[in-house]
Amino acid sequence: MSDIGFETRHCLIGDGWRPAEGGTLPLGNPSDGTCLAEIAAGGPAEVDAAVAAARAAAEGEWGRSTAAERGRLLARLGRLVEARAEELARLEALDVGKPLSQARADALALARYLEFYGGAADKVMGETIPFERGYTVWTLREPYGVTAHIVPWNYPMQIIGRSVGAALAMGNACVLKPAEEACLTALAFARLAQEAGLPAGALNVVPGTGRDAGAALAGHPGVDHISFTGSVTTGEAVQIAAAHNVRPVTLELGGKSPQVVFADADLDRALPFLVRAGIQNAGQTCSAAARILVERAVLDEVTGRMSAAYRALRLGPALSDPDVGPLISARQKALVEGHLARGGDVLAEARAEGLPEGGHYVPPRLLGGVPPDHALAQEEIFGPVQVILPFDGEDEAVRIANGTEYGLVAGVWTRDGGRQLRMARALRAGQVFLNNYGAGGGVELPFGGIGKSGHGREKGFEALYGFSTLKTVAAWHG
Ligand code: TXE
Repeated sequence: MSDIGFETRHCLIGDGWRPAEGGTLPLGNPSDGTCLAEIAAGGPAEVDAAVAAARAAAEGEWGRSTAAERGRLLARLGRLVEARAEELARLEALDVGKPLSQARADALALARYLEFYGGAADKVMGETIPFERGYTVWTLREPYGVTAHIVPWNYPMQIIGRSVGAALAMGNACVLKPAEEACLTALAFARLAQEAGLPAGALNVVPGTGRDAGAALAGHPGVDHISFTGSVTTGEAVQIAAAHNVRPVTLELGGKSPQVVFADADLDRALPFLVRAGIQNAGQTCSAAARILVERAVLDEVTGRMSAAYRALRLGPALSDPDVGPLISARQKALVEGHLARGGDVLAEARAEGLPEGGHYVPPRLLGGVPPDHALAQEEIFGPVQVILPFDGEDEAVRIANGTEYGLVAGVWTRDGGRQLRMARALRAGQVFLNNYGAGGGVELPFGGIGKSGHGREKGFEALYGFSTLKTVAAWHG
């Protein structure tokens, strides 16, 4: 399947690749519905073994490594990923159904995460605290020990980069549970990590279903920290499982993010960002701009230009590098079609012609004619669907933008500097983009939500605090 040399049916536990007791699961190809490979159906037995291997690493050679050593290792791994970016991109495109050039960008983002966290590993410092006479007090940033990483199928490489990369930089030993729908690059990444010299047990990979492998990992008493990206419902279950062991969790649970377009915006610049943020990865993006709020004075112009862009979109199988690929699974397609059946005016739809039988394609659709409290404007659809919502003035824009249970990302388009600053403060979101959206992926930029978008921050330097615990040392010396 790949020159990187991994067996799709195996888990990585310690330094050994081995099959799962539960046998295998089929891995679908979203572009044509065929079976791409068999993967390990990991479960409680493999999770137990992986947590034990991670514990041994955390208390062994890996736990004793210096920050500089970990930094060098991650940098080396980043270079290996970069050298294999084309191969990794192909695997991700096949597995996720993601257009090849988007998968390429993800592979390079993974390399960049490793470069970033490699460089940051030895720059995390504690502080000395002024205290009473006779004392010296300082803080130490220490790894948690064993960290669990439950990853979804939409951006496996990017999410592995941002969470496993930061956790390893801090000296944690990781157990990675990729999604049952897409796990090839997780396995390839682990193989490259071995090649880079990561000690046994510092990274373990247990593919399997959420019910079997995911739940066993989330509730495992040997896990010290859990990082989860996925749905709100599963996030709640993970948080409850972690609560039984009183373990911290980082949850990134998606959203219904707005881009707010004021009448004075530079529309030529805004337009590509508005559309791309809706259809990238077929809309299966946590930070997708699912709601486009448009000031009424430019409603017709924005609607017309977005509609034209939608009609020109090319749909196709991932390896043909279309604008939009298939959805991940028949289940996800049915979920999206269920949302679409709830109405709205179809302002524009991309053409679906000559698509392979059996692929999970949903033509991108631009909707209007729904009020801001309609389910289509409130619930995460996770497909190539955007809703246009008109508004009058700044106050109403803020009210609509903040009027969902989510708060992950928001974008604002205006030339008015004062309004940019007011909107940046008023919007309820973990990231606000002014006259751009996404800042090109933003490896360096802390990312995470509020409300039902989750809590905790990954990406950027901030993640290093998230994957470490703080110890205060007070020394009395008289
Ligand atoms: O997510 P799940 P699904 C949203 C999006 C999508 C919906 C359903 O709206 O339509 O979720 O997708 C593992 N304990 N997002 O069903 O179930 C599972 O194996 C522990 C948003 O795929 O959250 C996989 O590895 N783990 C999102 C991971 O959780 C469990 C990305 C995500 O699966 C588990 C994906 C359990 N009980 C979906 N059950 C984003 N924020 O970007 C499942 N898992």
